[in-house]
Amino acid sequence: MPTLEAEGWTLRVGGETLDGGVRVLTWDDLADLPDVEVEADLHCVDRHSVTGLRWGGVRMRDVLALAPPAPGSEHVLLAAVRGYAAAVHLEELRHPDALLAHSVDGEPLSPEHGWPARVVLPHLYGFKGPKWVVEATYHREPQQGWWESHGYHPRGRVAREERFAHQD
Ligand SMILES: Nc1nc2c(c(=O)[nH]1)N[C@H]1C(S)=C(S)[C@@H](COP(=O)(O)O)O[C@H]1N2
Ligand SMILES: [Mo]
Repeated sequence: MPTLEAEGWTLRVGGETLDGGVRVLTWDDLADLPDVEVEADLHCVDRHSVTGLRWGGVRMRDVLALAPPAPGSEHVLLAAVRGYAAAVHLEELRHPDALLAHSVDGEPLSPEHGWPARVVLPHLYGFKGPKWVVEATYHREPQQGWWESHGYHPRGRVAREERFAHQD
């Protein structure tokens, strides 16, 4: 299990950005963004769920607005330390409940659950939200993270039970 410090943590936003550059964001850079709470369930694609979690953090859409994508770059690979990655559509990150979370149920995330930052996408299966997230990369073409490369769904919307790629 990674044990990271908030100090020194950064989120690197790169790939097909609007200005072609890379932004390296610290929690200090995000301090001016509205801090919100979202109540949500966590549904693992392997069919276990945790209900009624209260996540705290900033909205992913506000974070990404600091380093917007180039037009036509609608795929995002979210990467954590140690190689974990998840592929999501940009639209999912613009959902108002999509968070870069730092707390759950009023307490800072524990190391096990992703401190100091994890992506929370309540409407998607759990594998789409990396704990210990450190990078977001924009792409023009769909990407594959760990689960996607093992046959899991490119979109992963819970309401549509998008579990496996072969469903489409
Ligand atoms: N970095 C990283 N993030 C991850 C995972 C992982 O193995 N590594 N597992 C994912 C999966 S499949 C789920 S269901 C949730 C589980 O979150 P939890 O450990 O807080 O219950 O984290 C997701 N984020
Ligand atoms: Mo999962």
